[in-house]
Amino acid sequence: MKKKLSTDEMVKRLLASDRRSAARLITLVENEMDDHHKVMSLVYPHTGKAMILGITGAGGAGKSTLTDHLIGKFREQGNKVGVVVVDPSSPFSGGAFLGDRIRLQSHSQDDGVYIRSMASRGYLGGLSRATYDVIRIMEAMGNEVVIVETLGAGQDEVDVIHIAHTCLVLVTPGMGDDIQAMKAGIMEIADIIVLNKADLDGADRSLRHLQGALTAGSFEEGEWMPRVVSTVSAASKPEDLQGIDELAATIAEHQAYLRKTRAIDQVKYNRVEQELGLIFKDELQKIIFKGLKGTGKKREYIESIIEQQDDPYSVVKEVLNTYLLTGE
Ligand SMILES: Nc1nc2c(ncn2[C@@H]2O[C@H](COP(=O)(O)OP(=O)(O)OP(=O)(O)O)[C@@H](O)[C@H]2O)c(=O)[nH]1
Ligand SMILES: [Mg+2]
Repeated sequence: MKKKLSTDEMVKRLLASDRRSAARLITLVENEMDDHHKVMSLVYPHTGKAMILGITGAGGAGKSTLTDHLIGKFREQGNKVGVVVVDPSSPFSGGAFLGDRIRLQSHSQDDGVYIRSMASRGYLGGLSRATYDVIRIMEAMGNEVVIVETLGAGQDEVDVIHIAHTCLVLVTPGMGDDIQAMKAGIMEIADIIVLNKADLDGADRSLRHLQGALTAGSFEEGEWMPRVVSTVSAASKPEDLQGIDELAATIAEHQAYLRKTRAIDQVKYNRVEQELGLIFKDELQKIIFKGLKGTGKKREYIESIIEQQDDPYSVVKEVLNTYLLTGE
């Protein structure tokens, strides 16, 4: 039987870009196995240099198709690329949509590309803290670019700005997308708005709409004003593809802006703040449930809520006061 590798050994191999160790470590942190915190402490010093690119948008907008092209661009620039596809509907950790496997397969033979799907476990499908961990593992693996694809179905769309340095929001022409886009407040979260499927009817109108909305928005002097880039990322003939080079150039421009103005510092600050919040939530819950364990109190509280003698907020307040503040 093969000897089980120690956590330290797996991290050592990860730092040497070993794919199998990366896969095992990701599973370990996703499932919050025993060594989870230790792994992240070992990995942490080897992170912080990668560019993290978020891609969000409605189902079927073309996120994976476009990601596939962007991977190609980053590879041409000599960067290794990690991709995290956050799949909110999959109940299986590490389970991938067949579609993503198919659409991202053009780089499957490339050692410089590492793709992993993960189930989002967060509340209401929001990005879970494991997403931050998986990104770090990919950074430590030596990927200079990490792309995070998330379905923009509400909360995820907003969460992705906290996790990414540069955030792309994909919209498609027609079906009132332009209006939906305004509703979802994408102007606030997008660094770059990508009007994908620009080959479809109504693309010109959508483009005008988006540009109009941007000009109407107020931006401070020197602040990044979101760009709109039209793309065709799937076509029967390669020469019919459009806008991919322009998109890659616009991403590079945003990166340059972040570095030049030091706006990157604020992005990093917000990112860690968000992550800490998620960890506190999880860890506090664990501490409290652990503290209640064996006391019979948890059952008492739950029953008092069911019987409407108490409400959940009052119970939480009482528990926090008793167990956390006084430590009793
Ligand atoms: N006409 C047209 N079709 C496109 C374009 N880009 C992508 N598609 C098609 O749109 C479909 C969905 O593409 P995906 O890349 O899987 O979209 P997605 O946003 O990743 O979808 P989910 O991951 O399921 O949310 C595929 O059939 C693509 O071939 C485009 O520019 N024009
Ligand atoms: Mg996809």
